[in-house]
Amino acid sequence: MYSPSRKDFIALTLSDQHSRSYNNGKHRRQSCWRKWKQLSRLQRSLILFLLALLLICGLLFYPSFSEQWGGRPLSPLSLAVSLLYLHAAIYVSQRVSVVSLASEIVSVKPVDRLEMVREAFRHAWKGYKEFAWGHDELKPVSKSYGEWFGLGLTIIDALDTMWILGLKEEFEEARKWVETELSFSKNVDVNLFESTIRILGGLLSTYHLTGDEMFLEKAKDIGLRLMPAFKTPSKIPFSDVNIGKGTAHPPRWTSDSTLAEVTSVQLEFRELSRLTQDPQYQEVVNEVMKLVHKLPGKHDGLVPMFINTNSGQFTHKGVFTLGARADSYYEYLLKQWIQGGKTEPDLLEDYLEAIEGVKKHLLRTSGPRKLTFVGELNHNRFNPKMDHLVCFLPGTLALGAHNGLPEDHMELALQLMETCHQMYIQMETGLSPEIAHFNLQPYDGRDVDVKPADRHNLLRPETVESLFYLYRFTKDAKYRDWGWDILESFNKYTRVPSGGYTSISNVRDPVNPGPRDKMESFFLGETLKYFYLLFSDDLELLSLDKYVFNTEAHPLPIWQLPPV
Ligand code: DMJ
Repeated sequence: MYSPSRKDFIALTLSDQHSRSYNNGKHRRQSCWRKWKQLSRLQRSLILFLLALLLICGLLFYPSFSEQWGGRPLSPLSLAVSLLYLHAAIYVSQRVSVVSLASEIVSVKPVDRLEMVREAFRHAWKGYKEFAWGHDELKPVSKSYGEWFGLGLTIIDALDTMWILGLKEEFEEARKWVETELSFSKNVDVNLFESTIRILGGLLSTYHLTGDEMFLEKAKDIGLRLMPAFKTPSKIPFSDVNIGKGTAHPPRWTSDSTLAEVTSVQLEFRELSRLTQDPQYQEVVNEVMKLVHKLPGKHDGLVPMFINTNSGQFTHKGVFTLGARADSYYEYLLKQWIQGGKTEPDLLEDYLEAIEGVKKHLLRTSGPRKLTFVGELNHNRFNPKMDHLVCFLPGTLALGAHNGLPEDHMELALQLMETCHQMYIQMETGLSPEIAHFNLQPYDGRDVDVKPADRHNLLRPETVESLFYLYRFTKDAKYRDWGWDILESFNKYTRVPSGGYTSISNVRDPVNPGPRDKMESFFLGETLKYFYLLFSDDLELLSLDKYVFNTEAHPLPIWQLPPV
């Protein structure tokens, strides 16, 4: 079990990071460049100034050196002295941490990225604590709160992040609230999927990290209260449950459920059965997977977005996407297979078939920069539209390749990661829109078009999540740099001075990004957690060979024994 008293409490030094991560010339060069980019403009100027100073001293105090520039070849002695000066200058620029200049002490310590993530978390938490404590979400601009289920969603979603970041004080106050204030005995309708991934997932993962039984008791309580959702004619669960009354129902306008929702509660319910030795939870969710596995209406492994709770059949057939309403179906096929120790062949079969379906029907390249992207299929018409949500896919593909799946999954992961990165850097704020439309025409210009209604950014985690997976598997420092740039953009355009971060309306307008006055709980539960894991050099911190992350970034253990 992971204990937070380890390296993550230690602010890592640059030389630590350097010596651990890179062992060849290429990586060393990248690392120097990375370190250079971590310095502020003032720090860079100081180092350049020092270098220039050393060079001038060299020229002044070693006369034959200047003569050599007159055309005569360098003698071995002067060459050695020149190299010595250069080496000394580089050494000083790398090692110096405090410089005295004109009697001013100026710190040139490189930016500690882990500390910057902790700082961002503390800032978000400050706003939540002051204006929204005990409520679901912070509205940072109006200094108020928003309610969804009325269950203190932000606190529960953020518990394991605080533990992982080593924010002991914040964790303790949150733990106290969960123990003394959180009650699920409430006449309130909750969405099965959202409360499973955020609340049940958050409580289970915090139980695993801390060993604190209180979290397991709370997890059992909510798990049991969600069970009525599965009492339907088809065994495909309803979308909503009243956790106080023990009743469940579909949305008012339909008897359909969303496909991603009914197939993305399995990791959590299966884990609850394992922990409680009560099979009822895993039975209901395994039944859903079995039904979907054999259901007609798939298109080379791709699934429609809706399923009917009465008939158990797919509805709204003909639209295929890896974005909203279907995304985590694909993610959970792979992750359940990993969770269960790779012993459930139907899950693997469905996953492999689906990835082939993606390659066959949804992959295209943009005109200008030949970026590979995942579009949508709408009744056999290709639509070059990609939700930011699809940016979970590079990470999932890389995780599969790491677990022995075909190498071309990794190649595709690398290409899609580049595309998701471009969705950020091609925007004026450096932040991705919610939806991108890719330009298929082969002329110079932007790859990404954004429709006015799609220009918002909700502080979503998917790209940072994938950067984390890709860094863990490749150790390529560029993924950390890309992540760092995103964190800087969040700080520049979404940070609210009085506390908290806000979603924005227009990623194309750096002058007026249009704060929307909402900080989603997943910003603390997922986005900041993945930033921290991306920048951490401790590769054993939530090792991907020991943990599988649910779709809300809550780590759950990979089972040592196969499922029963
Ligand atoms: C989160 O609740 C989860 O990551 C979910 O899978 C998708 N939507 C949000 C984040 O974007």
